[in-house]
Amino acid sequence: MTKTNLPLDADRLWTDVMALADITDPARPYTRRSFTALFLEGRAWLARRFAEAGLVTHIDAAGNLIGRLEGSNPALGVIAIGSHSDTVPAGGRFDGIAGVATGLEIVRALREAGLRPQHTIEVIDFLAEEPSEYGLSCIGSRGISGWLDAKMLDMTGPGGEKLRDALRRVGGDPDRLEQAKRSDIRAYLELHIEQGVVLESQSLDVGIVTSIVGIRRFEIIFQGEADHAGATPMALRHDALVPAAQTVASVRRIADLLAAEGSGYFVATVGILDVDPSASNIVPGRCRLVVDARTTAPELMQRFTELIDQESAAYATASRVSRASFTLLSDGPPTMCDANLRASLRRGGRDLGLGDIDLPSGAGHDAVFMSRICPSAMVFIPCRAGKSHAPEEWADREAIAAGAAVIYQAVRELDQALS
Ligand code: HGY
Ligand code: MN
Ligand code: MN
Repeated sequence: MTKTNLPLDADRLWTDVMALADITDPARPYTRRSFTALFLEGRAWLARRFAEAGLVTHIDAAGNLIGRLEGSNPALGVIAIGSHSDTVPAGGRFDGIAGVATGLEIVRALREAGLRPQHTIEVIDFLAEEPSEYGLSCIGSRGISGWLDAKMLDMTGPGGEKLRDALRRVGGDPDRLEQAKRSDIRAYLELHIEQGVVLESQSLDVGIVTSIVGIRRFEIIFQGEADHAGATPMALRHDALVPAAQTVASVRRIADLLAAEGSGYFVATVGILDVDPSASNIVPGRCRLVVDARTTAPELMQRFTELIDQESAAYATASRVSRASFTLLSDGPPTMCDANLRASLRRGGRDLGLGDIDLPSGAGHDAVFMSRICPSAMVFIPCRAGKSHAPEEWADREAIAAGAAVIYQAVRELDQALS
């Protein structure tokens, strides 16, 4: 089968992706941050498209938008297809969106083919997959898998709003999270852009994801003293930015060393560095940074964390600054994707005449948490130059349709195989 006669409507799928992508902050494309008015506008659009496709739609207690097509034998449980509709700031049009639109198109294609699966099919837009302003990512998939706890709900965001209140604001119910936890989902499948260059560089159609890195995020706050930049002699300063900057350099140096060891994939990034009061003529009084570290080898993560803990404390002392806090924001182990689902996806791709390769994921995904309640697997599709989390992010219409068709084939096979 070539990419032109796939079992679904490539143009309709593409139109959905572009329409949702266009619901963005026009001043900073493409931005639709979780919990914002734009996010809710995107959600409302999705809910309408879900309903038009014949899906019974609701928001669960964890804030996930779920469209449900009842199966002919509902007792068999649910096959879920999903991803996320929120973006990073100034992100792309495909990260997450392509996966949610894929689930929607698969349901439409099944119905137009006159096929009524035995299993119930659910299309899920997970709440806040990207790290939110509350400091937590994968909020909806944590909730559906029972990993969203009271401490997380007390994390605060802009203006001091607690995550529990923000969850309520988008239709969730923090007091009934038990109702969000699912045990009836038999398989979870997700299409996602690769956010890397392997597929494009090898001219392959799909990647069958083998594993997803473990991600640890932690926050470090240095507390010094704001002072006059001109009248304060160097020896009397308590400049909070100096130990922070030295810590950023340590993150890079240690991550390079660990990655070069070859005992596992390792990357680390400081993507947030807040300086307070942040004026050219004030010695920084306070500095906050967030470290995002990822690996396939947990022992590397432990070594990295211990070294950054030691070095950041030493830098603070040397600058006569206190390291006010060293806080773990989130932590998750590496995740293996389900072998049976991977085999089904691979068969689907080959039946369609598509080229595939096994591929690990350096990005985090909702599939990490879904894998804690059901067999889960992912299909990657090529994206131009591997670029993602940037407005240049791009995936071709045919690539999205081909990836979606692989999941369509797997859903049909699993519907028969999972008794
Ligand atoms: O950060 C990630 O890996 C994903 O894009 N949330
Ligand atoms: Mn992302
Ligand atoms: Mn994503």
